[in-house]
Amino acid sequence: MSPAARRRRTVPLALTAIAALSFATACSNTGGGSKPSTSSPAAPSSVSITESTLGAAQITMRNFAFSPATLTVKAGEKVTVVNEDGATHTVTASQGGAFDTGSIAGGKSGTFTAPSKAGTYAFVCTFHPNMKGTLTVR
Ligand SMILES: [Cu+2]
Repeated sequence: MSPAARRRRTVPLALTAIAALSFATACSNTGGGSKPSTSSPAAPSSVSITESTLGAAQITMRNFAFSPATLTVKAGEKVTVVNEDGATHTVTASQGGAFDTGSIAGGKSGTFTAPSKAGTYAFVCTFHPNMKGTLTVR
């Protein structure tokens, strides 16, 4: 009986503490505009840059085709390749070995790094040369 009563009393106390903390934060944000340590304008922008750099570029293999067949990425960007087919596929630059995922088994995924040099790079699946795509590096 008494532990339950204690627990019941603890919850409102914690909530009150949280409410007091958030109230204090709101107060300092609203009132204390002269705080030099406030770096909130810089923080969100650096976060969004990180997010757009990570994992934005993706190629899906489905029904023996690349989707999208034409993809534009940044130089040196990491591209994720997802194989939704049962067959093994690759993403392999048609010329110069600019990039190559190697074999990606059905249901698996892989990655490759886009070339550091801007340009247009055709790619194929080495097992199914009729699977064609184009990677544009800008
Ligand atoms: Cu293939």
